[in-house]
Amino acid sequence: MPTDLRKEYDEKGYVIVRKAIDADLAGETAAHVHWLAERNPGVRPERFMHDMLVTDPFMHRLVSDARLVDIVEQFLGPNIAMWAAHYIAKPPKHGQKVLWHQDGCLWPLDPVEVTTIWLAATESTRENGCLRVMPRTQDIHLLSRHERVDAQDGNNVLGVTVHPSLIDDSDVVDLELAPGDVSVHNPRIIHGSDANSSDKWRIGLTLRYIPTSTRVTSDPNMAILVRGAPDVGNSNNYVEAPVYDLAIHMPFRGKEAWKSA
Ligand SMILES: O=C(O)CCC(=O)C(=O)O
Repeated sequence: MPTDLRKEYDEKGYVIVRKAIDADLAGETAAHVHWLAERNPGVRPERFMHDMLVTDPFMHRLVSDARLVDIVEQFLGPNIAMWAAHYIAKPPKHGQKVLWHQDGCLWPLDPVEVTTIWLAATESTRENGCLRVMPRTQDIHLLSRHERVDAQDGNNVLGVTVHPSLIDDSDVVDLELAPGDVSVHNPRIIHGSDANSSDKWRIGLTLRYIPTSTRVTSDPNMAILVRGAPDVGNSNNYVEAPVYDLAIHMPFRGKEAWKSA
């Protein structure tokens, strides 16, 4: 398990873990996006959201991977759930941007104790629109200063941003990752990403993990318990491990271990 992640994260608001998962699993993750894209031609691949993923056996397998959960445990302790998964997969030439924002303003969590793992399924570089962060902005409180923007027409993924006049972007860091690397970021760090005008896909999966003591206040709430125990007296709804059905699910390594239809 990687050590000392916490120190760097607390100081800068993010940390990178190289080779967090193996290249084969990263490749399956990219294949999952293409598989979903074929079946959901009307949905942009930057918006393959939690509701499309939370009952998918491959997603359960991936987000419960001990290598990822070991990383998260360093931040959240032993009882852990994943409550929001989102593929932000930017197709070559016309992948959308993500405007500068802090995450915490968007989330129905009480309290907002959460760690984000951003998993690279493909190379993620400056050219194809990698995640970019402003180090040490996690203690700047701009949550109430975000503005609504038109996500559909504006060629950007999120419908919210921090007004540019409030931002000094002279210190931006590009989180360039290889397939299987992850970055971990503080929900309050200012971050975003540019459009993908390269000829390569940029496929990222952003995963929000919480300690089970944190309550998801949205309705419905559907989380995946990945380690430890639920919190008694907390109304979080943990979905059962889905039954694998070849007719509706992507084949993946290890699917044999799943109960099948
Ligand atoms: O994938 C991106 O470009 C942005 C990701 C992001 O905003 C997040 O993970 O919070």
